[in-house]
Amino acid sequence: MFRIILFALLLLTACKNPSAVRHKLSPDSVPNIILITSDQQRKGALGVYGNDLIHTVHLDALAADGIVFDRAYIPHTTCTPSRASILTGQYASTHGAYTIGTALPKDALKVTDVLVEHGYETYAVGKMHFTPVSTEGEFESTPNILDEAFWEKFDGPFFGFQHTQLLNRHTTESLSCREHYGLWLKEKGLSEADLSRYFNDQFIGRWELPRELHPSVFVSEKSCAFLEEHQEQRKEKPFFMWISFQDPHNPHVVPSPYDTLVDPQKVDYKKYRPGEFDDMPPIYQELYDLGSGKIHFSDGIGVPCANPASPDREETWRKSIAIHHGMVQLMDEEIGKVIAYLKANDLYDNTIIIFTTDHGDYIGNHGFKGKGFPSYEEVYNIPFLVKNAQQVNQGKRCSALLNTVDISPTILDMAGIEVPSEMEGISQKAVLEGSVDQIRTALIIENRAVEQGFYQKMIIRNNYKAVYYYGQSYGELFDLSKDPDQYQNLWDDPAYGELKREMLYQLYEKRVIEEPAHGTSYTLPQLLQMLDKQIDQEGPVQKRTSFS
Ligand SMILES: [Ca+2]
Repeated sequence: MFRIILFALLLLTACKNPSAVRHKLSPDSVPNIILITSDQQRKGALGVYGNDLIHTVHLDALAADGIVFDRAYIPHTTCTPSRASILTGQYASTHGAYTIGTALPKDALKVTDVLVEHGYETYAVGKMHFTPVSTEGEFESTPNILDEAFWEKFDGPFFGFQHTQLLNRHTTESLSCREHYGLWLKEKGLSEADLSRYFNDQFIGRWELPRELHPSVFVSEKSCAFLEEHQEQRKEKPFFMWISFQDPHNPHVVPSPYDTLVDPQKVDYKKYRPGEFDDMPPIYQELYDLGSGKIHFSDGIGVPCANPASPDREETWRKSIAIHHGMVQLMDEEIGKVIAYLKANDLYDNTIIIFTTDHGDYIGNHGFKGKGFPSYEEVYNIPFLVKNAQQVNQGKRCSALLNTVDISPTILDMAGIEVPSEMEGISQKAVLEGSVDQIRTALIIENRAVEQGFYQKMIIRNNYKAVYYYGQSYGELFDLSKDPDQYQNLWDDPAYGELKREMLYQLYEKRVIEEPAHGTSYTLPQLLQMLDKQIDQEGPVQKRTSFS
């Protein structure tokens, strides 16, 4: 009955707005949508991307039922802006949460609100991080996260999610055992003394927390509980659920046996090569030599999230990467429980399932750890799997460019809902259905590290990556097909001058679909000035209040 009403409402909407008529929707075809994300996961830490050190059988099976993207990227290098872009379908320069420690405005455009308007029920489970977690007085910071009475009552709304089970931060961090996860741990019998013992900021190694109390178990258990609640109470409605794991973000700590599953000598560790920053912008060497805490920009806090990782500590980075893999293995097993629930309850076939992450991790590669401004592929090129609800193109490998800012428009398009014109991402529906090989000719990545003074934008087109820096004549240009690890900066190579000019023009014009205009008369210095001016006119940005 509800679906008939929904269909009627959609028809009415279509009548009011002629452009919506093209989205003809059969009421039986309204799909459920599940978005599963990990936090800070390397693309290579998954079987389907060629990794045989762990056995991610559930995500590999999902990939076999769906489409694997080899060239998916993120719209921003850090957590909050990247997640906000997934939710809004907008770049950070539009939604305003431009770096970590800022908040997505409550009145921002959100895919959840659009889905609710069209009859969906919306659920959020796990780590969302749309607001700062270290700024006293914020929703997901102290003192609110310590207020158990509040979390016992709170179920939403939260950024358009009608139902929530939340946690925040990472593994052993002392405040990561709060919000709904903290209540769950107490229900399982843990005392405050137990919490202090397990959530002790341990940096690396075996976590003595029992596996059954791990945050990834909380996330899968609460996801299944919401699915069950939905089936019992709201079965006539389609649902959207964002299932968000906090692993494999550091601290790299995991219960036995996941800490020793992988031999550290076999992991992908790209040791810093002396001199590798000689042809890179000077900030690479500064970060490597000084650390982010000593590079001060306008806000005095420093470069968000990127830090040096001395090659002298190779054993530590290898062990961290090995445990990163173990954390993904544990998460995959928990994802398997959710997928088993969907299959057992006849929900799997009509549910679009997307798996991705918010960004990757260097973990020692190139002499860095974390994410941040270094432009290497370990952070930007991410895992991205989609099982659509039509069961077409199963097992397909896809080389089309995709940016996670495309997730919201794609979800709406696949649900037959008109994509708001304010969304800047592009629906990848035609790629998923196989009617075209690619939609994007380019994609853009923004990194405004601080409110004023450091701003980096990248453009990726075919196999080339160009990196522009606000107010600077230097930059980066790489041919990823010949140099995937970015050891040879072609920015000053005259043979690539015309390509660089075209890509910067494309970046300035935000031309990510049409073929770029050739033969424009702008010189390179003019284009750099135009990009600087564009940034000067950008805004508004949200206040940065903390470092996480
Ligand atoms: Ca993150």
